[in-house]
Amino acid sequence: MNSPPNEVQIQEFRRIFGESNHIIVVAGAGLSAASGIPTFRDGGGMWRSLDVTTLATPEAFKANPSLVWQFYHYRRVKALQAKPNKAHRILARLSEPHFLAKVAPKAKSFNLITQNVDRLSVTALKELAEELTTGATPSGRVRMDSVFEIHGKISDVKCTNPECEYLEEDLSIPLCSSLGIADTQLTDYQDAGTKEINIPEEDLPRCPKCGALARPGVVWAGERSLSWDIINQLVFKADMCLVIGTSLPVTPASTFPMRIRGRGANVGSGPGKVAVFNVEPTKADEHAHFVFHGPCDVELSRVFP
Ligand code: BV8
Ligand code: ZN
Repeated sequence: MNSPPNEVQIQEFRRIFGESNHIIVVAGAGLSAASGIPTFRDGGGMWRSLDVTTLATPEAFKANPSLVWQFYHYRRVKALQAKPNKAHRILARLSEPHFLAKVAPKAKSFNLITQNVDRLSVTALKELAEELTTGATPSGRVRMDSVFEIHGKISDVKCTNPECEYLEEDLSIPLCSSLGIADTQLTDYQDAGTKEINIPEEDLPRCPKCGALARPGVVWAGERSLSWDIINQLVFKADMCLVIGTSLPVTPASTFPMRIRGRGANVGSGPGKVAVFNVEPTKADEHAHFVFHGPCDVELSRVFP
């Protein structure tokens, strides 16, 4: 078990964070682990004894839409039943001007860039906004535009027909009866890899607009991350980067910490600062000024009590 960070490291982090002007967070599956959502790579990143990273691709969907839809049905159920955890709530607080001004008096912006598709960071913001409108604490408006879900949302359904623009949120569980039936035929997801259930394409989710095969509204490898141009500007400006619960396996997210670390060279001020909050070492650790190894809900509560 990692030794808890010493008080000196925590005080130094708070001092540096307090000096920051433009703060971004790069978050991954570890941020939602405490909400009961499996990460990609813990436990070997397996689902039905299949490597999940081979399922989140356009090629996998083309080759076997039945299997990929069953994978996303499993994750949709998990995500739509999950609640934000303490780490989501701490990050949501940082998007509220009064709280941000307390911990970072010079901060001009705070933005959360998440690779997660579970919507929990947005849900935490909405719950905070609700609490602040009804609560007595003085507050500024929660910045609902401060979260960027760069890999899309698992609750979205998208049409595969390039002529059709259908992309809508659909919270139904299951999305169609065939996915519900497949669920019941599998006793346990982990060992169900041996029991391939093939759902005919016509029984998979269809686009309500044009009838073509629908797909999960997420961004797969080889597809363009969302809000790419805005994200680029945020990363260019940032002088503080919190890396939370991610093994940084894919670009462009994996480049953000090193770009911010190196920013001093191109904007004439000191290099940006990087702080990692992760249960195990990551490739950002070597570029980080602060590394807090432990569950992010615990570590974030230590630095932002
Ligand atoms: C892009 C879909 C540019 C959503 C995912 C060759 C061909 C094609 C493309 C490429 C190529 N080579 C490189 C690329 C680029 C590609 C890429 O990087 N590929 C990789 C695989 C090599 N990237 C892209 O294609 C991206 N787009 O570059 O666009 C472009 C421009 C113009 C035109 C076209 C393109 C898009 C990438 C999207 C990938 N989509 N999934 C979904 O189903 O979720 S990837 C998927 O894996 C997730 O989205 C997520 O990003 C990633 C998982 O990573 P993590 O979140 O970090 O999860 P992981 O389990 O790995 O780690 C969790 C960590 O948390 C661990 O370290 C663990 O220790 C820690 N942890 C656990 N519990 C806790 C904890 N920490 C703290 N507290 C805890 N409690
Ligand atoms: Zn359509």
